[in-house]
Amino acid sequence: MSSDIFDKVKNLIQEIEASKPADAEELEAFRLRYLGTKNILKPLMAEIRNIPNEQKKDYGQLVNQAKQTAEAVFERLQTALEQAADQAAFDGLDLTAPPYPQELGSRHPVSIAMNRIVSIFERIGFSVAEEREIEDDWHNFTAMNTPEDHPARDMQDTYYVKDSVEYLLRTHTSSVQSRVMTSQKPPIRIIAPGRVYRNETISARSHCQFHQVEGLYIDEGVSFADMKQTLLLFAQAMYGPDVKIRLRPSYFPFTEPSAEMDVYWGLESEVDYRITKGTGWLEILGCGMVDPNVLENCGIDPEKYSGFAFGMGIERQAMLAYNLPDIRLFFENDVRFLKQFKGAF
Ligand code: 2U9
Repeated sequence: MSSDIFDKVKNLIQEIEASKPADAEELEAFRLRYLGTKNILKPLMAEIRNIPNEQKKDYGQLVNQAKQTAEAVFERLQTALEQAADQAAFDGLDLTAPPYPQELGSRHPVSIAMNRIVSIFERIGFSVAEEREIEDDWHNFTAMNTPEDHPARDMQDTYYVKDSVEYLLRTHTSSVQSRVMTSQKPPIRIIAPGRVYRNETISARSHCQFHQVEGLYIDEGVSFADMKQTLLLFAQAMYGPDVKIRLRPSYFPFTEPSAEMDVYWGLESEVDYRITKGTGWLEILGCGMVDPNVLENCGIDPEKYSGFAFGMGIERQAMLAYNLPDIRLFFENDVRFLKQFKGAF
């Protein structure tokens, strides 16, 4: 009888060693059978009472060996199954697939407004001109008919390059146009978008850097009526076909006569008299006929040619379009702000 039961345990050890569970379910069945609370080794261990004394030690060791074998085999099988599952998951991976979700960037609201303004003028034959941001005094001020003692030239208003009286950060993109005028012959029909700098105290309404779009059209016989029609077309494309405009007399050193253009905004959005100051009219750009002095400074005969020019601040246009209260938002690079313009034109 005792050799029978010894054989039974030995067979069990062989059976344990030969086990090959194919999946997690079969492995669990293995665990329950040999290592669970009701495993089949338990009753075999209890049998030790019936083993003759001189064989008890050998028997106990044999049953223990069966238990240790079961534990070792279980661990080996579990690791093997896990590795197989990892491998299967890896085999199913397309390592060339793009990560998902793909975070798309968004255009800066100033770029959106600038692109929109530029594309309106491109449609009517203006081409884009770009130039340096560090300019010389002549192209930024002198060519533009700004007198030596004009307050805009003051260090309080303009950033000069260190220790220089000649080089400065351009205060308007007119410097682009003075460069084009000195190097090209009319007809000239250009639009100059870009960043400009002014030594201003930073507040909700003004900043030391901002962006402008300026336009210039020079040819024989260009009139104030041509300017008005061009700017009306721009206002219709930008603010809708029913927009109303008005031109008010103004003054700039580089244009004569000069004007400011308003669009009718209405009073509906006027909660605190800040947008149109209660008039319903909103100033959106400055303009005028190019001063003959500017043409002459740049080598263009004012007797033969005339032209109009205009300029607008882009941040202002974007603040109106998106109803934004503070110009500083544009320059803080806060993604929570910037992300809101996703998908816009
Ligand atoms: C040349 C001759 C004339 C460009 C012009 C304005 C009027 C104007 C302001 C709008 C808001 C600047 O950004 S802002 O502060 N600009 O009002 N700009 S006429 O006149 C030119 C340009 C080039 C050769």
